[in-house]
Amino acid sequence: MVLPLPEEILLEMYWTMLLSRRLDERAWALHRQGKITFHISAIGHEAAQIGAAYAIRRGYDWVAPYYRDLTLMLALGYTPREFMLSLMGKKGDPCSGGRQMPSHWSLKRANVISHSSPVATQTSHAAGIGLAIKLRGEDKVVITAAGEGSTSQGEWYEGVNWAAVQKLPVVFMIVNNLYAISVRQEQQMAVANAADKAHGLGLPGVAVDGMDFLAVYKVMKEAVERARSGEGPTVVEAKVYRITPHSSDDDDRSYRTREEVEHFKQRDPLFIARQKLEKEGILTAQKIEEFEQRAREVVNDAVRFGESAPYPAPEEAAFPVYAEDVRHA
Ligand SMILES: Cc1ncc(C[n+]2csc(CCOP(=O)(O)OP(=O)(O)O)c2C)c(N)n1
Ligand SMILES: [Mg+2]
Repeated sequence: MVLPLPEEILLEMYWTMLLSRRLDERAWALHRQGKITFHISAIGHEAAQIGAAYAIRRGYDWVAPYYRDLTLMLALGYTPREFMLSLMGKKGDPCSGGRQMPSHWSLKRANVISHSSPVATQTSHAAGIGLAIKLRGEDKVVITAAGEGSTSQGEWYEGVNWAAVQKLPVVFMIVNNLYAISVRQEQQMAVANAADKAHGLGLPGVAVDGMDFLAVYKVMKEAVERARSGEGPTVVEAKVYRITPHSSDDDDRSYRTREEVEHFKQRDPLFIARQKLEKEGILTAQKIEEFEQRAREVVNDAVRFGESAPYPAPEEAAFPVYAEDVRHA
């Protein structure tokens, strides 16, 4: 096959997916050890996120992510140590200084905006940034991601509609993992593809196999180019599967069978990427072992770093959430 990117970039993409997976697995272990209070997983979503990350100009374009976007964040330069600070609520967490729930990302140095807990709010934030880019005459693009369940929110339609009307440089990614916690796709939408919703709003909607990182990269690249050249927004739906429960607080045995989960594990995006790169002779058994070893070291280092980091001082809880009291100044 004709590879869309140079070998070293493909290896970097694989490495980031692997690192994301190993960090994520450690987060589950830390939770079960009682060392952290919450984790929400990217496992199964890595290919969709890495495909999106490499379609933009990282550090130049804007990103409005959602809580599953660990792989995307790592590709944008968020470090494993920073991830552990955020999981453990420690000082120095760049997302919130240790005050927000984990996985509520923001990273100023990489143009990643802070996102709120109510799902789909990032959709209208992205449209707003798109409008600012257009008014300023810049050639930047915004990408934003949300789950398929989030596309049932009014705010999702409002943001996408506004971007379509104004032809804003935004790519709206829908990461369809079949579930919104326990609610299956067909219980909350009558369309087969969440991307079909775009057609009623007057913009293109494309569905892609989100387990295949190169397929996602290709579709996202086209959508990003379209946005950058002033042709307007696109909705891209990456079809994935949430291999883990919704979060560390969820028990998915109450609403889906083990057979179903096992079935989708056969399409593990990390495994598919590995097979693809092995077939092309880019990834060898030795390289895989090297990456695994490095990932273990990086994850261990990040955990040690997080555990030894201080907590924020209590008075930091209020700043910069509230302005300083200047009434008596
Ligand atoms: C407006 C709003 N309603 C409900 C919730 C609680 N909630 C958090 S995540 C979630 C499921 C979202 O599902 P989906 O958009 O498919 O994303 P996924 O978690 O599957 O990736 C819900 C209902 C919320 N955060 N915000
Ligand atoms: Mg979902």
